[in-house]
Amino acid sequence: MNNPVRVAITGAAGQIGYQLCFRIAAGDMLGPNQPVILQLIEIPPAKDALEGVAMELEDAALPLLHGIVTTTELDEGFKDADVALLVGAKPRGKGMERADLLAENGKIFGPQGKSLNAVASRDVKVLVVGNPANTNALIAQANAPDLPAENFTAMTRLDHNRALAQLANKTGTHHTRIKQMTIWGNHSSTQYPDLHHVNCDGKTATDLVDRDWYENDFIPTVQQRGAAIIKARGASSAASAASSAIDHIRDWVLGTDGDDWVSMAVPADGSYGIEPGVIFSFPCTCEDGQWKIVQGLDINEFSQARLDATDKELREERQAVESLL
Ligand code: NAX
Repeated sequence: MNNPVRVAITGAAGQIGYQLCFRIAAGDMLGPNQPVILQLIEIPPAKDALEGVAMELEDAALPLLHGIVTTTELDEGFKDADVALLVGAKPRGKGMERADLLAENGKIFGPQGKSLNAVASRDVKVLVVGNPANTNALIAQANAPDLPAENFTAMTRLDHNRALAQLANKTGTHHTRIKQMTIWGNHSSTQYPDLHHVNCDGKTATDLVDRDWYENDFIPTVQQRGAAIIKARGASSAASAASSAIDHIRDWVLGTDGDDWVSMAVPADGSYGIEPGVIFSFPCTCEDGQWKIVQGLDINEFSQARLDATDKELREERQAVESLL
């Protein structure tokens, strides 16, 4: 058996955190031979709820679970963390402007970046789930100058998986037979789900669906799926969000499959004309614990306009939090 891996989760008593704890401790994220220690972080009002989660984890007697830390102190929670899932965030309150939301979350993700910088493993893999995820990841990364910038990512895997599901339903193909899906940009309604490079059971996806469905049904459905879930369920996506976070880290640590790629929001490096300074979702492959942006994909005029729009939104978000970077 390997040595236990330390997985820190903020917002661990919330809906996504509750799902994450059990799936990770069951081996779904790091494999059936990898013991884990869960380091669960909450804010003081949720401390009792967090103790309840820890009690349930104990009661499940999961073989891979080798320890549980519950805390409201960042340095205790992030100590030696190999993986950090930053899920807890401030929800948008009534009448709150986007800039206020960004600023409120900056107060959370700045200190979390500083704490990771001080006490986490130097190889810590950070995934920000809490919204606005891309810009929260940027704030955390900017506050952790001693950690490599590429350790900081944000989640667009749920959007990626939602896009697979929509195309699978439309074409009658099982989603495991669909490869090379891409979500570009921000985890927001400006994200761009791109079908141009998708291989659907050996065929080019854009040959299988008509343009009208792609532009006027597929793209808005994927962009607004989160709102549709809230309307139907009366609560935001939780199990699917946790599942996608697990997919993101599993592929980052264990590698992507063959010639397939995944969508990850990572620090922009100039690829596809996206200048450094934002955390942008790109098609990525992973090997030996490192992600790499897939290069050389053709971007047509239609795609370019959408990349520009989501990039513009991320630059505006960046401007709103400039003082926190
Ligand atoms: P919940 O409100 O159920 O849980 C959030 C938990 O975080 C609460 O227990 C709260 O006490 C805790 N928390 C708040 N501030 C904290 C802090 N500073 N430190 C530690 N813990 C803190 O929300 P949940 O449904 O679990 O969603 C969590 C976040 O994920 C939200 O920001 C949500 O918008 C975001 N999502 C992001 C998605 C993505 O694809 N990137 C999809 C799902 C989800 O909507």
